[in-house]
Amino acid sequence: MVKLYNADASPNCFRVRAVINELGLDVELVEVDLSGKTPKPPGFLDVSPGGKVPAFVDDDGFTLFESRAIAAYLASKRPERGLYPDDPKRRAMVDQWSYWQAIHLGPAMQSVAFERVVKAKWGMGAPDEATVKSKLAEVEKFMPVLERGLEGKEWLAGTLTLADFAVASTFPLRKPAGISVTPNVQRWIERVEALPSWQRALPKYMAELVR
Ligand SMILES: N[C@@H](CCC(=O)N[C@@H](CS)C(=O)NCC(=O)O)C(=O)O
Repeated sequence: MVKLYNADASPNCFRVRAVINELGLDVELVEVDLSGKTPKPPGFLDVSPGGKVPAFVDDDGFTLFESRAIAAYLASKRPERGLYPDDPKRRAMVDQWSYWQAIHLGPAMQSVAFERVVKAKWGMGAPDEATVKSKLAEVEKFMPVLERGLEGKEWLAGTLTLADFAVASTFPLRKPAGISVTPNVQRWIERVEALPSWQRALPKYMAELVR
């Protein structure tokens, strides 16, 4: 059976779950307790030696870790859905936005959300205001890049692709985190958030916070 080692609250797992839903794939979710209070499922560390989720096992035993690699592999199983286009230029655009989210926008937005929202939710103390200030400044620097990338487009690479799932995965907590978005970004994120595949994948605690 195809399976994904998953943690509901993890944004990295969220991204892969949304892609699985969009592709209509049948994947067993094996929940991993990241708190360390319960033992890891048998075989998990063989698939993910770093102990991180998501991690993936295909029905022929092939394994992967890293959310974006898993999403790309899964999308390649259903090429007709166009989430990871074959055309080299469009595929490169998808990669461009996915890497940009992983390296630039994602860490900055997630850091603000962690300080302002996650810490309060899980009783982890007061936000570190210096971190909030410096990471908000980074977000403000990155947001115009996305605004411009969406100029005249509904989706980042023209049609719905892995790029939209990758970049959007850092947006669910933007409102409680006090992160404002620009007009093209607002219209685009509303489009992503209207996808049933996205709504079904959203971590429960995020759904409660943004309800
Ligand atoms: N770059 C990895 C990040 C994976 C990651 O950091 N996962 C977190 C959950 S969001 C995790 O498993 N943390 C547990 C740990 O580090 O022990 C990906 O995109 O899959």
